[in-house]
Amino acid sequence: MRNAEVADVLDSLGDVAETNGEDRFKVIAYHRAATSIRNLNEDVEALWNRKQLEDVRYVGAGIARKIDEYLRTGRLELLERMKAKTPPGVPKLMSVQGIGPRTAYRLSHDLGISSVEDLKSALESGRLDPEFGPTVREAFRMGIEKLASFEKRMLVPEAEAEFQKLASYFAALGIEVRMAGSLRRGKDTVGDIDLLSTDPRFIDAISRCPGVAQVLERGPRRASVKLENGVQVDARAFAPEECGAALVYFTGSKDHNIALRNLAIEKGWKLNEYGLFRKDGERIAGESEEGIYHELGMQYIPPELRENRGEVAASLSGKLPDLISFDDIKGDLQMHSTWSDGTAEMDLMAEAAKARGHEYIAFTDHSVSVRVAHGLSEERFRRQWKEIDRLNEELAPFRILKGVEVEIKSDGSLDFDEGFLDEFDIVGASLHQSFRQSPEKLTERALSALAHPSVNFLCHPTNRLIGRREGNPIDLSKVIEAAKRNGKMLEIDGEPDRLDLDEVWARKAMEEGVPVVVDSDAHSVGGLDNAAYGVAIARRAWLEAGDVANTRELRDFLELLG
Ligand code: DGT
Ligand code: CA
Ligand code: CA
Ligand code: ZN
Repeated sequence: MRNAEVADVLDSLGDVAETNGEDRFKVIAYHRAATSIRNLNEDVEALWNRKQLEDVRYVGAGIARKIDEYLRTGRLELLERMKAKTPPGVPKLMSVQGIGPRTAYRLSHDLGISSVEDLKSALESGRLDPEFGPTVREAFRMGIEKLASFEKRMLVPEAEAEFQKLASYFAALGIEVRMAGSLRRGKDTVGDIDLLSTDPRFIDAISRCPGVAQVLERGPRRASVKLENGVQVDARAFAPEECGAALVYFTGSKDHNIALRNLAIEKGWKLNEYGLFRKDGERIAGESEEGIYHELGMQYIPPELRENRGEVAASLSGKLPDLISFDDIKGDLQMHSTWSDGTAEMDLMAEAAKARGHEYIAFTDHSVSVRVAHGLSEERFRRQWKEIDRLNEELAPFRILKGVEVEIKSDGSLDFDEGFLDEFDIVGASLHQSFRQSPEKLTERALSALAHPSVNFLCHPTNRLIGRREGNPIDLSKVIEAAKRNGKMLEIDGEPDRLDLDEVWARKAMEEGVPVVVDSDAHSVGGLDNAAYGVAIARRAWLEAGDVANTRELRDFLELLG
């Protein structure tokens, strides 16, 4: 069936006609005919063969002639001609929310504005004041501002939520979709969402999905749309026998794809998004990802490892790591309660952690000098411990450890003296304050905390906040070295805007034999789920369960703490 393809051509014709300032009724007529062909139950090509195109609703003699031309020649002269005439910059201007084809045409053709930057400076200089009223100008300004903020990458939970919304929309239509791209690879930030399906209705359905603000690109087997919230979604449709090859290709990363393609070339084969083929075009694999890797002589590579960081060689020699999974996690060692800056009482947090399958947790409320987070004094901690003792009796064998996220002060000393720190079950050290010191000084502070006998691990080592604050410029090689020397652990903080250590440094820690702890850093019951984001980073860092300290049973873990 080529219905969607023909409908796409007519829609494009409507769009360029509009941007070229064509008659409004013509524009509407093209789009109407497109929709009606898209929804046909019959094959448009069959109707064309029987010369019955004009029986289709909204298809008159003029449009029937255009369809005929397209089906005969594969192109439409008028469309090509009008595309060539479209003033430059129109598509870019249309990416600004509130600017449709007509306004874009007027801005570009009449006012010589051919980019978003042009529009911005025209607004600033007052050049548009005689042309548009204040409300419209304000809408342009807001649109530009929004566009700029849209270009930022998403945090994982946002991308996941978008994916879930889309997946349930398609599920309601009975269309099965698969996630690809960086979201499937578990990357710490996501640029856009990539979806695949083998359902022939897929491309049509995404263009009509609620929340779609703009169809950026559309062809018979692909569409890119922008949602009202600025998120871009790339959709591709494939035949079932291509599905595995398409998944490999669109899961990426690009570098991984290139490495695989070179392997295929070495064997005299060809690998692309449609399959793995012999020179003569015969299909070797393509239906499943496993099949592709298998035929290339490789172990299946989990998406998180597909970054061309050694996974191809490791898989060829059967030496891929047996990656940690969320179920391996037995305890969560950083979380906050209402005693400091958490929003939930300890009993609620503990129950929720238990319900998530944890065998033990540690409350690591902040220490006294972190005033913004209501850091606790020694006396307040002692009161908290009484409550922890009571809860432990109630919840046994589940165990709550008495912990602290102790502040590393600007001179490298800790908030409490050693005597008191030793009374905690577990001590994480953090560097939140005075982070404008020199890199040397910051590194020194981290090193002195790691040399402190009471400290068990360094929390979120760089203290980065993704999209808001770069991490501290500390020397992480030295930090890892110090952790190794002193027998300390380093944290992967699972908060989606931290994910700190990142995958590169977590891997380095593992290679040096430094145990990692993967924590939620929850400040609420829902925050406990953050541990899963931490696990994704651990997987991207090639960590196995044995590399992560809190996969141990409580007894073994306590032994590790010493
Ligand atoms: P993102 O969206 O920036 O977080 O990162 P990705 O990895 O999702 O990248 P995206 O959405 O541009 O493309 C999805 C995948 O498609 C990408 O991971 C690999 C594949 N891909 C895209 N462009 C190319 C290309 O030029 N060559 C190859 N080999 N693969 C590509
Ligand atoms: Ca993507
Ligand atoms: Ca994409
Ligand atoms: Zn912290």
